[in-house]
Amino acid sequence: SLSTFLKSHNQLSRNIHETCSQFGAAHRWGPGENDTGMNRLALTDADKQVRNWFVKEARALGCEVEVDEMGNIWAIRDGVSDRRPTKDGKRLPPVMMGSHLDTQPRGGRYDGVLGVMAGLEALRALKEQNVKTWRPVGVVCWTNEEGARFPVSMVSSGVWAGEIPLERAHSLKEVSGEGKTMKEELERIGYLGDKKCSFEEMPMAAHFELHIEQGPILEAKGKKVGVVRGSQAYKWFTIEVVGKEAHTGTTPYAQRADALMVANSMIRYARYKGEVQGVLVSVGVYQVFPGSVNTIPGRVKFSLDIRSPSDHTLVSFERRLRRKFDVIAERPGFSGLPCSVTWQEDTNSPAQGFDERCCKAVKESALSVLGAETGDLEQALGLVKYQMVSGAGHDSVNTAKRCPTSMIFVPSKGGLSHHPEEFTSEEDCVRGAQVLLESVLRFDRE
Ligand code: HGY
Ligand code: MN
Ligand code: MN
Ligand code: MN
Repeated sequence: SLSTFLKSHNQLSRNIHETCSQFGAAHRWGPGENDTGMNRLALTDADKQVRNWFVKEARALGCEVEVDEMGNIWAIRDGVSDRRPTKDGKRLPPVMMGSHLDTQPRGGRYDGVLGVMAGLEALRALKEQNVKTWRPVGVVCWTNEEGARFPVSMVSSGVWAGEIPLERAHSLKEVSGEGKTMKEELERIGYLGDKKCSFEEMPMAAHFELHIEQGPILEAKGKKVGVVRGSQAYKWFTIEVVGKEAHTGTTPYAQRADALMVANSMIRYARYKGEVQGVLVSVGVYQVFPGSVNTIPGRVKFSLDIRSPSDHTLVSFERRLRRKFDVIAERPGFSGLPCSVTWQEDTNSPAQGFDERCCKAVKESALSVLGAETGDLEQALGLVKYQMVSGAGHDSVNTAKRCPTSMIFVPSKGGLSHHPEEFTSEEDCVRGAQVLLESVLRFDRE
């Protein structure tokens, strides 16, 4: 079968494994000579570089490549059906393999980019084997999935799915730096496409995403492939605490409105309550103003990332935090003057289930690939994890709102991700690519 060809296609493994780390400024983050990681924040020059490379490669494979108004890159290979006139003259919606190219500030080598590179290699295998699919098939690169630079994650698939207004996405300002907007940066790197970014304009027959698990489950259970049936709920906020700047040497405690100390009380409470209620609470961005040793901070802004498999738990947890933060701002639990607290909701991603047919295609493909590899179906059956819910968000969460979607997980070494030492073996990358391609072919034959 084709996927066995993929395995023998050693160019595939080299391409995927190497291209995963080929791009992105080797970001020096420490004195050690290997203290570097991937730094390919959305819409930076490093992102532009890998985008340009991807477009060139996709065109060389004979794909038609389009860029939409969110900078999403759509590389589509014709299907046999394209040459058959359809009643409404429109082409059949393509089966797409999607993921993202942007990383965390010191991201890993595989998060997102594996799915894109595997999709590209799958198209290469189809071309080299001269395999024609009935539907068009292709690869879509979603802009700013991470939300590390522009703080709304999965924002471009969110616009495509009609969940996020285009204007809101375009006007998103970067968290640090000079506060450039997404639109300015899309324009600057030449990826502000004119194609409308919407599921009506760019419908998909299905979306499959190969992604590293970013967690410990597959490795711990000795599984090689995970069939992902959905993802947990998560919300992101920017919380701002406002007190009063004052001199650190002359202001008694009772006269202080110390925004930092109050913010710390809020964070400690949220973390403790999260542990009690089984909600994951994280603070990744913490900004102190004015940021001087001898001025009491008058303003603090911090990010709040809360996650739970249940929407209901998350909503009630948020409500509890809002009440408690107001109380803490008023009476922080130590002497001092009241502060104020405001919330801004940045990301709201409810728990999302994936499509049964797509999950079935992934499960059957995983068994077929592992069966061919081991020559023993019994053994293959034991190497697949059939029910996985993703702890991380992915663009598939948004595509699942508008078309049949599923994801394929491959193991992460030590369950580590969003870290320079993120690692997935060449063998696992190739196997994931085989399952991805076979899932697309199965769905296409449906
Ligand atoms: O935050 C997430 O789960 C994803 O990496 N954007
Ligand atoms: Mn990702
Ligand atoms: Mn990520
Ligand atoms: Mn002074």
